[in-house]
Amino acid sequence: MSTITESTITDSPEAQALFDKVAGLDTAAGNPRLKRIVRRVVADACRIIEDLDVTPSEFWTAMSYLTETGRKNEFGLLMPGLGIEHFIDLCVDAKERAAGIAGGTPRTIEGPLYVAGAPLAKGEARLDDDPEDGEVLIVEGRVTGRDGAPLPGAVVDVWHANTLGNYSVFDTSQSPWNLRRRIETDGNGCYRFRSILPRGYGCPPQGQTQKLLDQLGRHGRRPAHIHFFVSGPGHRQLTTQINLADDPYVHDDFAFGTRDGLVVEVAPVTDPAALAASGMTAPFSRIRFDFALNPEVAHAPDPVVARPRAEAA
Ligand code: MBD
Ligand code: FE
Repeated sequence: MSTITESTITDSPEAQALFDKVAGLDTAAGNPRLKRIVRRVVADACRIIEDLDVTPSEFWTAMSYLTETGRKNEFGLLMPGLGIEHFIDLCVDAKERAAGIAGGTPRTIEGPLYVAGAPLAKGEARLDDDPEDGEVLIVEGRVTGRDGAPLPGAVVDVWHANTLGNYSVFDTSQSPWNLRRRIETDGNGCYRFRSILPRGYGCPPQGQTQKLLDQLGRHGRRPAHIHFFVSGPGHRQLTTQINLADDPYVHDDFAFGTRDGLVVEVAPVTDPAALAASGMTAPFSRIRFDFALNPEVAHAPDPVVARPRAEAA
Protein backbone atom coordinates (compact mmCIF):
# COMPACT_ATOMS: atom_id res chain seq x y z
CA MET A 1 0.00 0.00 0.00
CA SER A 2 1.22 3.42 -0.90
CA THR A 3 1.55 5.99 1.86
CA ILE A 4 1.84 8.86 -0.61
CA THR A 5 -1.23 11.10 -0.89
CA GLU A 6 -2.81 10.39 -4.21
CA SER A 7 -2.47 13.35 -6.54
CA THR A 8 -5.46 14.66 -8.40
CA ILE A 9 -5.91 15.14 -12.12
CA THR A 10 -6.73 18.80 -11.43
CA ASP A 11 -3.34 19.30 -9.74
CA SER A 12 -1.38 17.52 -12.48
CA PRO A 13 1.08 19.62 -14.49
CA GLU A 14 -0.87 18.76 -17.62
CA ALA A 15 -4.19 20.13 -16.25
CA GLN A 16 -2.54 23.20 -14.68
CA ALA A 17 -0.91 24.02 -18.02
CA LEU A 18 -4.31 23.58 -19.69
CA PHE A 19 -5.96 26.06 -17.26
CA ASP A 20 -3.15 28.58 -17.81
CA LYS A 21 -3.56 28.35 -21.56
CA VAL A 22 -7.38 28.51 -21.32
CA ALA A 23 -7.11 31.80 -19.38
CA GLY A 24 -4.63 33.29 -21.86
CA LEU A 25 -1.82 33.47 -19.30
CA ASP A 26 0.74 32.85 -22.05
CA THR A 27 -0.05 36.15 -23.73
CA ALA A 28 0.08 39.81 -22.70
CA ALA A 29 -3.08 40.49 -24.72
CA GLY A 30 -6.47 40.62 -23.06
CA ASN A 31 -7.82 41.75 -19.70
CA PRO A 32 -5.67 40.68 -16.71
CA ARG A 33 -8.52 40.91 -14.20
CA LEU A 34 -10.74 38.70 -16.33
CA LYS A 35 -7.89 36.27 -16.98
CA ARG A 36 -7.39 35.83 -13.26
CA ILE A 37 -11.09 35.19 -12.67
CA VAL A 38 -11.49 32.81 -15.63
CA ARG A 39 -8.38 30.84 -14.57
CA ARG A 40 -9.94 30.34 -11.16
CA VAL A 41 -13.48 29.58 -12.39
CA VAL A 42 -12.30 26.96 -14.87
CA ALA A 43 -9.85 25.30 -12.48
CA ASP A 44 -12.41 25.24 -9.64
CA ALA A 45 -15.12 23.88 -11.95
CA CYS A 46 -12.77 21.10 -13.05
CA ARG A 47 -11.91 20.34 -9.44
CA ILE A 48 -15.62 19.97 -8.67
CA ILE A 49 -16.06 17.64 -11.67
CA GLU A 50 -13.20 15.52 -10.39
CA ASP A 51 -13.99 15.58 -6.65
CA LEU A 52 -17.72 14.90 -7.05
CA ASP A 53 -17.21 12.55 -9.98
CA VAL A 54 -19.61 14.55 -12.17
CA THR A 55 -20.48 12.39 -15.16
CA PRO A 56 -20.48 13.79 -18.70
CA SER A 57 -24.26 13.42 -18.81
CA GLU A 58 -24.65 15.34 -15.54
CA PHE A 59 -22.34 18.04 -16.86
CA TRP A 60 -24.34 18.55 -20.06
CA THR A 61 -27.59 18.48 -18.11
CA ALA A 62 -26.23 21.41 -16.11
CA MET A 63 -25.20 23.26 -19.29
CA SER A 64 -28.65 22.77 -20.73
CA TYR A 65 -30.18 24.02 -17.45
CA LEU A 66 -28.04 27.18 -17.60
CA THR A 67 -28.82 27.73 -21.28
CA GLU A 68 -32.54 27.62 -20.58
CA THR A 69 -32.07 29.86 -17.50
CA GLY A 70 -30.48 32.50 -19.71
CA ARG A 71 -33.10 32.08 -22.41
CA LYS A 72 -35.82 32.72 -19.84
CA ASN A 73 -33.84 35.60 -18.29
CA GLU A 74 -33.87 33.97 -14.84
CA PHE A 75 -30.31 34.50 -13.62
CA GLY A 76 -31.54 37.57 -11.73
CA LEU A 77 -33.86 35.26 -9.82
CA LEU A 78 -31.55 32.26 -9.51
CA MET A 79 -28.74 34.28 -7.87
CA PRO A 80 -30.85 35.42 -4.90
CA GLY A 81 -32.32 31.91 -4.67
CA LEU A 82 -28.82 30.46 -4.37
CA GLY A 83 -27.96 33.02 -1.68
CA ILE A 84 -25.26 34.60 -3.83
CA GLU A 85 -26.84 38.05 -3.98
CA HIS A 86 -27.03 37.97 -0.15
CA PHE A 87 -23.45 36.71 0.09
CA ILE A 88 -22.33 39.70 -2.00
CA ASP A 89 -24.05 41.93 0.58
CA LEU A 90 -22.03 40.21 3.32
CA CYS A 91 -18.83 40.94 1.37
CA VAL A 92 -19.74 44.61 0.83
CA ASP A 93 -20.66 44.91 4.54
CA ALA A 94 -17.22 43.59 5.48
CA LYS A 95 -15.48 46.01 3.11
CA GLU A 96 -17.47 48.88 4.59
CA ARG A 97 -16.49 47.86 8.13
CA ALA A 98 -12.86 47.76 7.02
CA ALA A 99 -13.31 51.30 5.63
CA GLY A 100 -14.62 52.43 9.04
CA ILE A 101 -18.27 52.56 7.99
CA ALA A 102 -20.61 51.31 10.72
CA GLY A 103 -24.22 51.90 11.66
CA GLY A 104 -26.88 53.18 9.35
CA THR A 105 -29.81 51.19 8.00
CA PRO A 106 -28.68 47.72 6.84
CA ARG A 107 -28.51 47.03 3.14
CA THR A 108 -30.18 44.06 1.54
CA ILE A 109 -30.49 42.65 -1.97
CA GLU A 110 -31.96 44.63 -4.86
CA GLY A 111 -33.50 41.62 -6.59
CA PRO A 112 -34.34 41.49 -10.31
CA LEU A 113 -37.41 43.71 -10.48
CA TYR A 114 -36.24 47.34 -10.24
CA VAL A 115 -37.01 49.73 -13.07
CA ALA A 116 -35.23 53.11 -13.16
CA GLY A 117 -36.98 56.39 -13.83
CA ALA A 118 -40.19 56.16 -11.78
CA PRO A 119 -42.13 59.43 -11.46
CA LEU A 120 -40.56 61.85 -8.97
CA ALA A 121 -42.74 63.47 -6.31
CA LYS A 122 -41.92 65.95 -3.55
CA GLY A 123 -42.56 64.90 0.04
CA GLU A 124 -45.33 62.44 -0.62
CA ALA A 125 -46.84 60.30 -3.35
CA ARG A 126 -49.58 57.84 -4.10
CA LEU A 127 -48.22 54.64 -5.67
CA ASP A 128 -51.33 52.64 -6.58
CA ASP A 129 -52.16 53.87 -10.08
CA ASP A 130 -54.24 50.79 -10.88
CA PRO A 131 -57.55 50.16 -9.17
CA GLU A 132 -57.11 47.06 -7.07
CA ASP A 133 -58.90 45.53 -4.11
CA GLY A 134 -55.92 46.10 -1.81
CA GLU A 135 -55.80 47.27 1.79
CA VAL A 136 -54.68 50.87 2.03
CA LEU A 137 -51.13 51.21 3.34
CA ILE A 138 -49.40 54.40 4.38
CA VAL A 139 -45.64 54.33 4.84
CA GLU A 140 -43.92 57.29 6.42
CA GLY A 141 -40.64 58.18 7.99
CA ARG A 142 -37.50 60.24 7.80
CA VAL A 143 -34.22 60.01 5.99
CA THR A 144 -31.32 61.06 8.19
CA GLY A 145 -27.58 60.79 8.28
CA ARG A 146 -26.05 58.20 10.59
CA ASP A 147 -25.89 60.95 13.25
CA GLY A 148 -29.68 61.36 13.06
CA ALA A 149 -29.60 64.76 11.31
CA PRO A 150 -32.51 64.97 8.84
CA LEU A 151 -31.67 64.93 5.13
CA PRO A 152 -33.92 67.21 3.12
CA GLY A 153 -33.66 66.60 -0.63
CA ALA A 154 -32.91 62.89 -0.23
CA VAL A 155 -34.63 60.60 -2.73
CA VAL A 156 -36.56 57.48 -1.71
CA ASP A 157 -36.95 55.29 -4.82
CA VAL A 158 -39.57 52.68 -3.87
CA TRP A 159 -41.01 49.64 -5.66
CA HIS A 160 -43.19 46.78 -4.52
CA ALA A 161 -45.55 44.03 -5.65
CA ASN A 162 -49.33 44.16 -5.89
CA THR A 163 -51.77 41.92 -4.00
CA LEU A 164 -50.83 39.00 -6.27
CA GLY A 165 -47.10 39.39 -5.60
CA ASN A 166 -46.53 40.77 -9.13
CA TYR A 167 -44.47 43.80 -10.18
CA SER A 168 -45.45 46.32 -12.85
CA VAL A 169 -43.43 46.26 -16.12
CA PHE A 170 -42.76 42.52 -15.60
CA ASP A 171 -46.52 42.06 -15.20
CA THR A 172 -47.79 43.87 -18.28
CA SER A 173 -51.37 43.83 -16.99
CA GLN A 174 -50.35 46.68 -14.63
CA SER A 175 -49.77 50.31 -15.62
CA PRO A 176 -46.06 50.99 -16.27
CA TRP A 177 -45.28 52.82 -13.00
CA ASN A 178 -47.85 51.14 -10.77
CA LEU A 179 -46.37 50.73 -7.26
CA ARG A 180 -43.14 52.51 -8.29
CA ARG A 181 -42.19 56.09 -7.33
CA ARG A 182 -39.34 58.35 -6.39
CA ILE A 183 -40.10 60.64 -3.46
CA GLU A 184 -37.90 63.56 -2.49
CA THR A 185 -37.83 64.24 1.25
CA ASP A 186 -39.24 67.53 2.50
CA GLY A 187 -37.43 70.21 4.51
CA ASN A 188 -37.50 67.96 7.61
CA GLY A 189 -36.17 64.90 5.77
CA CYS A 190 -39.63 63.32 5.80
CA TYR A 191 -41.22 61.13 3.12
CA ARG A 192 -44.67 59.61 2.99
CA PHE A 193 -46.53 57.45 0.54
CA ARG A 194 -49.93 55.91 0.15
CA SER A 195 -50.17 52.53 -1.52
CA ILE A 196 -51.71 49.09 -1.03
CA LEU A 197 -50.37 46.26 1.14
CA PRO A 198 -48.19 44.03 -1.05
CA ARG A 199 -48.31 40.26 -0.90
CA GLY A 200 -45.31 37.98 -0.97
CA TYR A 201 -43.67 36.93 -4.22
CA GLY A 202 -43.45 33.39 -5.52
CA CYS A 203 -41.04 32.16 -8.21
CA PRO A 204 -42.75 31.31 -11.51
CA PRO A 205 -43.85 27.69 -10.91
CA GLN A 206 -42.76 26.58 -14.40
CA GLY A 207 -39.49 28.53 -14.29
CA GLN A 208 -35.89 27.44 -14.07
CA THR A 209 -35.32 28.73 -10.54
CA GLN A 210 -38.29 26.84 -9.14
CA LYS A 211 -37.15 23.75 -11.03
CA LEU A 212 -33.87 23.75 -9.13
CA LEU A 213 -35.51 24.67 -5.81
CA ASP A 214 -37.81 21.65 -6.22
CA GLN A 215 -34.74 19.42 -6.57
CA LEU A 216 -33.32 20.97 -3.40
CA GLY A 217 -36.56 20.42 -1.49
CA ARG A 218 -36.99 24.18 -1.07
CA HIS A 219 -39.85 26.61 -1.66
CA GLY A 220 -39.55 29.74 -3.82
CA ARG A 221 -41.45 32.23 -1.69
CA ARG A 222 -40.59 35.67 -0.40
CA PRO A 223 -42.41 37.43 2.44
CA ALA A 224 -44.33 40.61 1.60
CA HIS A 225 -41.70 43.34 1.25
CA ILE A 226 -41.05 46.83 -0.10
CA HIS A 227 -37.82 47.74 -1.91
CA PHE A 228 -35.90 51.01 -1.62
CA PHE A 229 -32.94 52.82 -3.08
CA VAL A 230 -32.29 55.79 -0.80
CA SER A 231 -29.83 58.49 -1.76
CA GLY A 232 -29.04 61.82 -0.14
CA PRO A 233 -26.54 64.58 -0.75
CA GLY A 234 -23.09 63.71 0.64
CA HIS A 235 -24.23 60.23 1.63
CA ARG A 236 -23.78 56.68 0.42
CA GLN A 237 -26.69 55.29 -1.56
CA LEU A 238 -28.55 52.54 0.27
CA THR A 239 -30.21 49.51 -1.32
CA THR A 240 -32.64 47.91 1.08
CA GLN A 241 -36.09 46.45 1.74
CA ILE A 242 -38.56 46.28 4.57
CA ASN A 243 -40.17 42.93 5.27
CA LEU A 244 -43.60 42.79 6.82
CA ALA A 245 -43.48 41.11 10.23
CA ASP A 246 -46.87 39.39 9.97
CA ASP A 247 -45.98 37.40 6.83
CA PRO A 248 -45.43 33.67 7.53
CA TYR A 249 -42.31 33.73 5.31
CA VAL A 250 -40.69 36.72 7.02
CA HIS A 251 -37.89 34.54 8.42
CA ASP A 252 -38.04 31.96 5.63
CA ASP A 253 -37.27 34.02 2.52
CA PHE A 254 -36.05 31.94 -0.44
CA ALA A 255 -33.91 34.94 -1.46
CA PHE A 256 -32.34 35.52 2.01
CA GLY A 257 -33.28 39.20 1.92
CA THR A 258 -34.70 39.54 5.44
CA ARG A 259 -32.24 41.09 7.90
CA ASP A 260 -32.32 42.31 11.49
CA GLY A 261 -33.48 45.90 11.49
CA LEU A 262 -35.55 45.45 8.33
CA VAL A 263 -38.58 43.64 9.76
CA VAL A 264 -41.44 46.08 10.28
CA GLU A 265 -44.78 45.87 12.04
CA VAL A 266 -47.87 46.80 10.08
CA ALA A 267 -50.05 48.83 12.45
CA PRO A 268 -53.81 48.99 11.86
CA VAL A 269 -55.20 52.52 12.23
CA THR A 270 -58.89 52.46 13.17
CA ASP A 271 -59.32 55.15 15.82
CA PRO A 272 -61.50 57.98 14.36
CA ALA A 273 -59.20 60.72 15.73
CA ALA A 274 -56.10 59.00 14.29
CA LEU A 275 -57.88 58.52 10.96
CA ALA A 276 -58.82 62.20 10.85
CA ALA A 277 -55.25 63.19 11.70
CA SER A 278 -54.08 61.20 8.69
CA GLY A 279 -56.78 62.68 6.46
CA MET A 280 -58.37 59.23 6.04
CA THR A 281 -61.99 58.21 6.36
CA ALA A 282 -61.65 54.39 6.42
CA PRO A 283 -59.33 52.15 8.48
CA PHE A 284 -55.89 51.58 6.94
CA SER A 285 -52.51 50.06 7.76
CA ARG A 286 -49.46 52.09 8.65
CA ILE A 287 -45.73 51.42 8.62
CA ARG A 288 -43.23 53.85 10.07
CA PHE A 289 -39.67 53.43 8.88
CA ASP A 290 -36.68 55.77 9.09
CA PHE A 291 -33.59 55.42 6.92
CA ALA A 292 -30.14 56.36 8.26
CA LEU A 293 -27.55 56.86 5.51
CA ASN A 294 -23.80 56.66 6.00
CA PRO A 295 -21.75 59.66 4.95
CA GLU A 296 -19.59 59.37 1.85
CA VAL A 297 -16.02 58.31 2.59
CA ALA A 298 -12.99 57.70 0.42
CA HIS A 299 -11.71 54.15 -0.20
CA ALA A 300 -15.04 52.43 0.34
CA PRO A 301 -16.71 50.19 -2.26
CA ASP A 302 -19.14 52.05 -4.52
CA PRO A 303 -22.62 51.21 -3.18
CA VAL A 304 -24.19 51.93 -6.58
CA VAL A 305 -24.32 48.68 -8.52
CA ALA A 306 -24.03 48.61 -12.31
CA ARG A 307 -26.19 45.79 -13.61
CA PRO A 308 -28.50 45.28 -16.55
CA ARG A 309 -32.03 46.17 -15.53
CA ALA A 310 -35.42 46.04 -17.16
CA GLU A 311 -36.67 49.25 -18.71
CA ALA A 312 -40.13 50.70 -18.88
CA ALA A 313 -41.74 50.30 -22.31
C1 MBD B 1 -38.52 39.62 -5.72
O1 MBD B 1 -39.56 40.45 -5.53
C2 MBD B 1 -37.37 39.89 -5.10
O2 MBD B 1 -37.35 41.01 -4.37
C3 MBD B 1 -36.27 39.07 -5.21
C4 MBD B 1 -35.03 39.38 -4.50
C5 MBD B 1 -36.34 37.94 -5.98
C6 MBD B 1 -37.50 37.66 -6.62
C7 MBD B 1 -38.59 38.48 -6.50
FE1 FE C 1 -39.19 42.10 -4.50
